[in-house]
Amino acid sequence: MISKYAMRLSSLSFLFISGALSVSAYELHLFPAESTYNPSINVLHRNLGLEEGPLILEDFEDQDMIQGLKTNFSETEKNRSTAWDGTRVGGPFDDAEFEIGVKNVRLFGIAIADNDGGQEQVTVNQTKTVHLQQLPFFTSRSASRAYYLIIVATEDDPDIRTIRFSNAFSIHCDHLILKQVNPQPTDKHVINLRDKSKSLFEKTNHIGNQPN
Ligand SMILES: [Ca+2]
Ligand SMILES: [Ca+2]
Repeated sequence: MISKYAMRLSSLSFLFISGALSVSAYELHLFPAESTYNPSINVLHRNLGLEEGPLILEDFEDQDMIQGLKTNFSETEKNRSTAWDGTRVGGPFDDAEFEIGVKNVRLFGIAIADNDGGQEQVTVNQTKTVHLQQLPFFTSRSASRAYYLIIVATEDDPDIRTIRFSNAFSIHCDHLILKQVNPQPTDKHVINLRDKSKSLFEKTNHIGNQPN
């Protein structure tokens, strides 16, 4: 997965050292909406390199987060031009923290739209802050989809527990994905812990291994 991203996509790895023997790195991958967004979830995931399930999804189609995910914004907004799935998005927000109570999360993905200011930053596990405009293919878009961000824990990294956005300008988010290294057995390729998005995925023939 990681080498595939590195081969195909722009990426920025950031490193930080805590003590002489402890090195952690997370990889950030940014995918411009122009080349990845598709109304078919199957195609979108293929474009993002996320064919391999299972995945956990928050689609922001209502006010409730999936079990194990908390954030400090409570509003969702109907906006078809910035939604990456359904008709609603999370936000708008300038700063937002996602607390991940789901165990073993090794990949975090989120769609970003309406990021007019273009100054947004992301902080992983309260450690390292990255200005997203440093990433190749970063785009700033008004009232439309901008990019999809995937953060991957590399082999020696701790699980992903918090993701914080800061210094943003009333951005929208959507299609938040969590991927675990040791997911629970399931016959579905996408797990919605509260089963709230089941209809969305039934319409798309389950995500992961079905040809579109
Ligand atoms: Ca929701
Ligand atoms: Ca949505």
